[in-house]
Formats: sequence, C-alpha cells, structure tokens
Amino acid sequence: MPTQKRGRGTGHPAEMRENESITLPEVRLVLIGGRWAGKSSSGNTILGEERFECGRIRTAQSEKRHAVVGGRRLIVVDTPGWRSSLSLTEIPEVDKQQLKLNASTCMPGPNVFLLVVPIDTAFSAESRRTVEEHMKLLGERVWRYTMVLFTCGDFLGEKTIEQHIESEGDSLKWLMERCRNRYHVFNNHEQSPSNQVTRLLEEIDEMVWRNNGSYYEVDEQTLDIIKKKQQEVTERAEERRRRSEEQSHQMKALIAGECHSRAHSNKHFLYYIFQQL
Ligand SMILES: Nc1nc2c(ncn2[C@@H]2O[C@H](COP(=O)(O)OP(=O)(O)OP(=O)(O)O)[C@@H](O)[C@H]2O)c(=O)[nH]1
Ligand SMILES: [Mg+2]
Repeated sequence: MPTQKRGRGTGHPAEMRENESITLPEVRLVLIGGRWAGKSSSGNTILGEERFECGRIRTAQSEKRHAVVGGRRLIVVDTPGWRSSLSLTEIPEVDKQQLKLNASTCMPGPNVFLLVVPIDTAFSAESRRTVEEHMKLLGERVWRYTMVLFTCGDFLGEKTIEQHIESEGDSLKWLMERCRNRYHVFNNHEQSPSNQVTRLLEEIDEMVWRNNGSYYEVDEQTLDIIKKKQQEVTERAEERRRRSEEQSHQMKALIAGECHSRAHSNKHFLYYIFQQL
C-alpha cells in the first residue's frame, strides 16, 4: 500500500471539515526514541534556541523546557534515548519506571509524543522491536498520541519523505501504521528561518482535533509511584533538617560545656596565682 500523507479533510463527515484542528493555548510535547536519534536537537529546533544539550552530551535524565512559540505556550520534555536490542524483560526496572514517569513531567499529560526517527539510519527489525518494547510500557493508548518525527531531513536529497518510507521496508511501514500515518520531517541543521516548526504545530493541532482535545493520561499506578517518590523526598528532607538541628543543639551544648569548664579552671588558676602573691 503506498504511503500517503494524510491531507486535512480526509475521513471525516463534511460538517466537520470546516474546522479540522484545535489551537490549544498550551501544547505539551514529549520527545522519545532511540539514542542519538536527534531528540534534543529537535527540542531545540522547536524552542527556537539551544535549550537542551545535544551532540556529544547524551541526555541522562528527562528535562523540561517552557517557551512561547507562535503566541502559544509550549512545554517540551526531552528524554534519555532508548538502548536498542533490549527486550522488555531486559530493560532495567529503573529505566522502565523512568520512562513511565517521563510522561508525568508535563501534567496533566502530554498532547503528543514525538517519536524521533533519524532518516540517515535504516529502520531495521531491531529498531522496530526497540520501539515496540518501550511503547508497551506506556500502554496501548500511547499510540493514539504518537507522531513520528523524522530527523536528518537534509539526508533526503532529491527523495521525498514518502519515497523514503516506501523504500525503507516493512518495519518502518509498521511504525507508520501504528502512528496512523502521522509524521513530520525536521532538518535540525537548517540555519535559515523556516516554517518547519509552524507546520509541526499545525500537524499537532490536527491530531489534537482528531483526539477530541484529549491527552495521554498517566495511569494510576504511575501516579502512585510519583506520589511515593515525592513523599520519600519530603521525608528525606525532613530527616536531614531534623538531624542538622540535632547536631546544632549538640554543638551548642558542647561549646557551652567547654566554656563552663574553661571558666571553672580559669577560676582555680586565678585562685592559685592569688595564693602565691
Ligand atoms: N545532519 C543532521 N544531523 C542531525 C539532525 N538532528 C540531529 N543531528 C545530529 O545527531 C546527533 C545526535 O543529536 P542529539 O539531538 O544529541 O540526539 P539525542 O537523540 O538527543 O541523543 P541522546 O540524548 O544521546 O539519546 C548530533 O550530532 C546532531 O547534530 C539533523 O536534522 N540533521
Ligand atoms: Mg539528547
């Protein structure tokens, strides 16, 4: 089946075609995908400036940035890259939890997950497995809010993105189907001002409209984990405060005791001197 870019106005009743997007005053985006895919660079392109470290510096933990772009608030969350060739059982428990928590970084929940896929690297069966395994952790519903963001658009050359998808094989076609053929292309090295971000936001508006304005909601279990973590942090802070207060009391008592004993011995010394006179 040839891949076709979905145009506005497809598959919906005529009365809905008039206004097929919702312009949200605030858009919450989470960048996800494999290591070195161009997530942080794409975050910077969206924000219009270098707000995330990228290139040699690997993103070690999720980071959130706010900006106003085109008159609306954007919350962009950058996340650590997924390691490939790991099956669900091999992904460390801490990474699994972190992945789930990333979505809760922009509460009440992301409007869109941008699944970053670089054009300059083949999307293999292993890439598919990596995506599949990691997305499972976010639940089936995550696909409803996911859009593929191709990076390295400068590698396309004369090809169109549709030709690239066609030539890539079944794994990428599987991904496009899972994402309901929603995609966008970025060239993060483009120097001159371009409308690639404006167009991305339009695509997101359309997606939000199709999702009836809903967003990905973090599940109860994850919220429990967050609450527990927050509670642990509060308890640790309280414990630190209590300990430092205790230490300061002990120190004061020690100093007071020392002064007292010195004063005492000074008194004896003065008395001795006095006797000698
Ligand atoms: N040519 C080209 N290079 C790109 C593009 N986007 C990203 N890169 C390069 O790809 C490399 C990785 O980019 P990052 O943005 O750091 O990738 P990342 O996904 O955040 O990487 P991790 O945080 O390590 O997972 C950098 O050298 C970028 O300059 C693009 O559109 N075109
Ligand atoms: Mg990064």
